[in-house]
Amino acid sequence: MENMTSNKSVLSWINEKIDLVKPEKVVWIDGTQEQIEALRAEACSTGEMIKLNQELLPDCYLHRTAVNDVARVEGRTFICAPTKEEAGPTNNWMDPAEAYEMLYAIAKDSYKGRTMYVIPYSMGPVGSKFSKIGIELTDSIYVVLNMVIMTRVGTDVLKALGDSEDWVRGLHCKCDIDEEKRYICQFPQDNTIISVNSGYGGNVLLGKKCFALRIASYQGKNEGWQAEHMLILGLQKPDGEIRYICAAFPSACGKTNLAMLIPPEGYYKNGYRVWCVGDDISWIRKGEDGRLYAINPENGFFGVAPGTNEKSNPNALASTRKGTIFTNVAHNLDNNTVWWEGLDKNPPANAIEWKGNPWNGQESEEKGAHPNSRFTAPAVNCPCISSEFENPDGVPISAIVFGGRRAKLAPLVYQSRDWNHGVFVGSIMASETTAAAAGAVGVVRRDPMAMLPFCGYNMADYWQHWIDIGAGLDPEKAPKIFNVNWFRKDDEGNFMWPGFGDNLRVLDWIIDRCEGKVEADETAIGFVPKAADINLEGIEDEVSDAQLAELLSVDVSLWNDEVAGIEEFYGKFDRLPATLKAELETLKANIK
Ligand code: GTP
Ligand code: SPV
Ligand code: MN
Repeated sequence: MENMTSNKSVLSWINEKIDLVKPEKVVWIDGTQEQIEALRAEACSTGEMIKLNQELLPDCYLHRTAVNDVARVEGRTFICAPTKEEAGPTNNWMDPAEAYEMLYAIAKDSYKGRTMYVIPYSMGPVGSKFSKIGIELTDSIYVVLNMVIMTRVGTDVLKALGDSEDWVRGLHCKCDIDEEKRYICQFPQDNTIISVNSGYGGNVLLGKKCFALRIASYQGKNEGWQAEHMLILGLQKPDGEIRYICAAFPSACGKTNLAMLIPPEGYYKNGYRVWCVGDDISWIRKGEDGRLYAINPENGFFGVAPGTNEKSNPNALASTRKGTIFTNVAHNLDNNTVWWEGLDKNPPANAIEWKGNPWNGQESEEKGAHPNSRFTAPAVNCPCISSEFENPDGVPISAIVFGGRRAKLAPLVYQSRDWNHGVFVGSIMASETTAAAAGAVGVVRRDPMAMLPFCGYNMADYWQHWIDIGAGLDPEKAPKIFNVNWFRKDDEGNFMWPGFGDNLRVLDWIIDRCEGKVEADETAIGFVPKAADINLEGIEDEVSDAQLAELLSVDVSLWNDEVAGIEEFYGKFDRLPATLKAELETLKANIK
């Protein structure tokens, strides 16, 4: 097949990799429908993908990964910077020269008898000043078809790249899916990613976490912008105006759900709407008017399937009804469709579960879908996709929201006193772990800005970068910073807040605060709503006044314990910004 570009840096890098992995042939992905169809057919012929019921789910497919390869592997993810200090205390580090040597030994000859697919892709609308280009080499059709949904792929991208050397190199080799030899390595100084021995989403769709967060966060530090694990939504109020919010929650903590929420009935009738710009990643930079603007660098949603249903997230469900790839969900053999826990109360009796075994959902105790099973759906499918989704200039951000899963401690919502206090609030985030990464679930861990697994350099320098960004903004124009917690539990372990669509009630308060329309109570940790300002109309049965008071309360003795945890965490950083140290001292004084 002919090369699709004459870019020397691209061709020489690809030739080097061809010599290393020795593919039988090389196929350039041009992004045409014809080519996509042919790849789908080929993947179905080998069993790599299953074509689903084309009447109910047109252009939808099912894929099952290896059973030992179902989530990101944080323990095997490395930042290969020249010194360990540059990677910082929260990242695994490997010396770049050693890493290349080890990875090349694993990758050597691994494409023998296989095809190398060359995927030119753009993160962000092709040609936008926010956007960046990458090329991923892979031996997996599943990866190609996912990248085609998740990014902008094809000839246009190479045209936009021209002769530039500014692009991210990505090599993915499935090898034997050997857990012991699985490595996800980022080389920020070289704009390079190498991923071996996995076929699961976040490990192998290199445009996503590897590039758009780990490499891009490092680029952003050097170039004066930010790459964040944040959704972007537009909140339309009855006046018709739309205010934009970015929110960072750890993996499987509600970004997709919040980004696509449908307002409660009363709000909806009054004209409230939420428009989704993005559900996972934001690239943020200052605009000419001095405000911060964000784009979503992705082109699709790689969303958590379990729990997605007609009530919790109808927009996400609708997004998966065509052109979607389902990974590790149950296969309903009666009608050749898919099912997962929490889709409905009617699991199929005649099915294949995510591991590939026969499954009777009505009798089996086993799960049909893996807790981290996912859908890869085109963003254009989403009924509430924002009209600004393709805007190359991004959308202006009014509020930044942090949040996580905290059964106790964090109130439903609070506002930071100013930008630097907001950076502190982000830096002390903690959340219970989820199935999105391999390892224990439900353990509280520090996850600053939801970036713990995704920051491509020293987290202390990343915090300083946040502080520097704020220092360059007029405080009047800077987004206001908040923290939310949809996951507070009562003593019986029940969620105290209904969440999902009802989270709009909190977003509404957040926007009112941004616009100075509502007073708040100043507490030790920041500004908390007056109970009367959280509208409970329609959910009075679910949330009593006493419960709301509890949700908004700040328990000083719990915060005392928390401070000890924060100090321990901060103690890991030699380069902790003085500003954050001072913020911690303020918190300590406030809770005394
Ligand atoms: P990644 O794609 O992994 O980055 O995750 P995400 O942040 O987009 O998570 P997602 O929206 O898919 O949420 C995953 C889980 O959180 C599901 O189990 C949801 O049911 C649950 N969830 C989302 N929003 C809420 C909420 O408001 N309240 C409660 N209790 N659960 C929620
Ligand atoms: C996450 O884990 O935060 C995800 C899914 O969004 S993955 O692409 O696997 O990282
Ligand atoms: Mn994510």
